[in-house]
Amino acid sequence: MTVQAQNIDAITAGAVPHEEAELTDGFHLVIDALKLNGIETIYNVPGIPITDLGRLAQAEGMRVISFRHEQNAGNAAAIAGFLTKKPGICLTVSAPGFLNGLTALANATTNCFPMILISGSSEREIVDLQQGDYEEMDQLAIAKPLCKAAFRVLHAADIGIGVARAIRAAVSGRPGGVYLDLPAKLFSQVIDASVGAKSLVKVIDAAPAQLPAPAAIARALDVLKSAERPLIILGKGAAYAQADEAVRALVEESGIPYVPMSMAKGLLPDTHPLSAGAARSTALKDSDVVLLVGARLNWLLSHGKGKTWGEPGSKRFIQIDIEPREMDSNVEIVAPVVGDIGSCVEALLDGIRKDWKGAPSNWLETLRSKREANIAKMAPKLMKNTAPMDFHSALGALRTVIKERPDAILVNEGANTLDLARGIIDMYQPRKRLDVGTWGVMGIGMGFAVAAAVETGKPVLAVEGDSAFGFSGMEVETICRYELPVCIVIFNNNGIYRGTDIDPTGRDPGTTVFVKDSRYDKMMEAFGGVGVNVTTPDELKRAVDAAMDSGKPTLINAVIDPAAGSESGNIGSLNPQSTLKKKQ
Ligand code: ADP
Ligand code: TZD
Ligand code: MG
Repeated sequence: MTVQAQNIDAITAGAVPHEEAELTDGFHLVIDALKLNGIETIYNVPGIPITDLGRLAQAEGMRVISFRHEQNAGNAAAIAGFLTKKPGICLTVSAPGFLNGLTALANATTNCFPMILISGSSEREIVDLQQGDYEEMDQLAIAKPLCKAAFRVLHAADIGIGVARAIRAAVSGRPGGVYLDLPAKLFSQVIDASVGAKSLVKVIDAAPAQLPAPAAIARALDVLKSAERPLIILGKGAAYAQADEAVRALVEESGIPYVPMSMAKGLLPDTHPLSAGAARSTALKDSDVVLLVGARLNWLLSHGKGKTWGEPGSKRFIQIDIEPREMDSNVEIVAPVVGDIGSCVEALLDGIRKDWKGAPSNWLETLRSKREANIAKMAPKLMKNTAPMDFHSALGALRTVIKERPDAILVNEGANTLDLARGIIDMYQPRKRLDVGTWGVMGIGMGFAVAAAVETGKPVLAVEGDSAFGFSGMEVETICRYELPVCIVIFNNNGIYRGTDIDPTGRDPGTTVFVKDSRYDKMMEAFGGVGVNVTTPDELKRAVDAAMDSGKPTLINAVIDPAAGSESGNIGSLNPQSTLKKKQ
């Protein structure tokens, strides 16, 4: 841990130690600061100037998972933050490595996931004079608009404070991404070990409970009690909050039906009698009072207006959120409840337990019958066992896998592969569905899969469009290297949305298609994992079961009809199309 003074040639800035004193340096102080705050894992891509930081962290007992690309390490850190409520740490080199990690940092901030991107950086004196240092870049300035907070530490004695500030910024209030800039010189700065130890900060109560005001709760209860067709919408903030029992009690004791957003699926099982997930359109359109719990009225909820929400003026919104400025972001919130979800839901429950008449039965019956009709309509499509598979028949098989293995974690990205899986695969436990989130970003797949396996030790099923997988596919090597229990299923329809596009000039492949009949399973075999090619739902189910039973890294190439998908999956309406296309 510490080094003797006589072994140190140059003693740099900071408290200049006595010759015989025990010493520590920037490397060790960063590691000690993280460990002191219960951070055990770093998602990393090594190189100048942080190679030794990763190495030493591993030697000091931290788990250091090295990736092939920083974006995937960053996505891993972000989802580790979502799963654990502790900031996930991504460690990168300067300029290009930092930039590669930045997409993940921005995505984490957008999704309210706590993470800290720690990047090494070049010498300030040279960077600021733009004299062309190795990997020169003013990283702090570039990171600032893309994250919740950004800090730089120049002196070893400030590392403790720097790490503490980063942790607090990431997890308190609305969680998000934080950037921590550590210039190369910092790491080898040597200071007296006892001074160093005293400079570390253990962050007490990093995300303090934020109690709602009693008046806000009373107002919300009044609105809720006056509802004839109440609805609860659970968002990923509710999943993040880990107030699972309270959320469940709120739904069950109020008897109010709920719709889960994608990553809130499983907070209550999707098969719960009060789930209106399969009657989503009716629930949104016909409800009169909507209680949002950790869900924003962004594009995913049509901004709270338009035909999704029925007649103008037919809706009153109550919103629980830790971020006061979220209120009225899109439409008027008649009862804002600002606080952490656990405290807010408990407070509402107290009120409901005192005086509550239940949800009107005709409303429940409307939703129940709609839900059953939709489920019945879908059922035959999920049962076909023919080749080539379409999305429904392949997902029918995976739906059964998750039903039989409810503690597995489902990672999901793509277009059709995403939208249809979200509707078809029921989830049974909280925080088991991890997907493209608020941005609908491709490339989260392998980073999320690695972190899900590392953080939870549970089996992971990653259901990936063939395009989506390509954004992070090289990390199959990482999955094999760490022998993680990850089973990747590629829905291989030869392209983006469909595999049937052509170049009208006949010169090149169409812009959305890939090599036909490719065999992604061979990629896994290249690194010692198991590769399987399947063409029917039965084969798919058997292959996934085998992978999950063995825990071996597996990639299943699932051959899907290239004509089966639709443009942009469920969000074709957001994809502008030219009306002036030349007739072919
Ligand atoms: P979804 O995409 O599932 O609809 P969003 O990401 O839009 O969910 O919304 C999540 C919301 O949850 C954010 O507005 C965020 O501020 C809020 N949030 C996150 N954690 C908490 C918490 N512990 N307590 C209250 N609100 C939270
Ligand atoms: N780049 C990034 C970072 N995010 C994106 N969302 C896109 C590009 C655009 N995009 C989508 O929105 S979905 C998608 C892309 C490229 C891939 C869809 O193809 P797929 O899924 O093979 O993954 P399906 O099943 O063929 O529809
Ligand atoms: Mg595809």
